[in-house]
Amino acid sequence: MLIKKSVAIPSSEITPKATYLNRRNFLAGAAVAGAAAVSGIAFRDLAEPRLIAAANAKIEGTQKSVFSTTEKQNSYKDVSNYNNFYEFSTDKYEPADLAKNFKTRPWAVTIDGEVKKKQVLDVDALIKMAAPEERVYRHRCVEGWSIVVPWVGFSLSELIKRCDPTPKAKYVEFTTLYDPKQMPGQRTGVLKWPYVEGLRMDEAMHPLALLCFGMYGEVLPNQDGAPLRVILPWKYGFKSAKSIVRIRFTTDQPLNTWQQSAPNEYGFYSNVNPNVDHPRWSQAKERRLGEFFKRPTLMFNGYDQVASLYSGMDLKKNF
Ligand SMILES: Nc1nc2c(c(=O)[nH]1)N[C@H]1C(S)=C(S)[C@@H](COP(=O)(O)O)O[C@H]1N2
Ligand SMILES: [Mo]
Repeated sequence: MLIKKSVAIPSSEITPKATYLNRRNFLAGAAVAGAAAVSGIAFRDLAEPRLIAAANAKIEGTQKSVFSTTEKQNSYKDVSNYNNFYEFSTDKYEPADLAKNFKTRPWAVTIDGEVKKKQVLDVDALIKMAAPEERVYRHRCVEGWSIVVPWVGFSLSELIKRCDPTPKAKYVEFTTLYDPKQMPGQRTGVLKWPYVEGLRMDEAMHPLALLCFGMYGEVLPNQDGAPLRVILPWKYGFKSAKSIVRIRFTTDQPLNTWQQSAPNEYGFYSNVNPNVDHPRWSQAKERRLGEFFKRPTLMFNGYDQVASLYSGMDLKKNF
């Protein structure tokens, strides 16, 4: 039932690591009970009303990360059923179901722009470039909710180093798949598609910036941005683009989708900042999913180690 695939090392500069992905096919409907039996996942969990009937492939050999918080983690059910993913729906509960047949293989990621090694990488080769780590991060949505998730991935810097950006590369831009046939939200004009996000190069190179392909020890569910996304734990959630097909290195600051949509509300930096309110609501507090009382929001979402990236900048102006 669990098939081990050996690592295919795409090129000489990529460090071979004992990285295996156990693959299992997407299981649905009647197969769920059987899947629960063989995988050891409690049937009760799989049978929850809103939980989609998926037992995802396990990611083996993850290392623990020093960047992980020891705070209580949210449940898999929370994280896979309460999603912001406008390509599928503006409703938080709908992406889980609407994304269930989303095709994440084969999946090509184009690396281009100001970079010496322009290439199109198969996502399975890309995610084997470095050893997977489990990073338990706080994740704060600009709308005021937060979650704690054990993501799986490796530092974005691992990929960037291997792409060899030119000296002109000052920013990195991420583009989400554009496929209105598969993504019903893209048949609406709620945002300008495809979804684009960006980081300054030093932000992208910060070890906290995670190239993410899994959570809770398994490959990402589609609604959480499979097969590949970024996680920037010190920034509001919308910076963490999902289902990425292109990583482009640029000289000019990318125009991210939310800034384009409402420039007075969403800036380029979007660092979590309790002292800078959204024009329509306060950012001083947040509600952790599953909790009743709000808790104070921390500067940089508590990731103080990024503060030096912004020294000398007016964070009210550069929101
Ligand atoms: N392509 C794309 N990426 C996206 C979004 C989106 O709508 N489209 N939503 C963002 C927002 S606002 C948040 S809070 C996080 C939510 O990630 P999660 O559903 O895995 O918690 O994804 C971000 N990435
Ligand atoms: Mo968000």
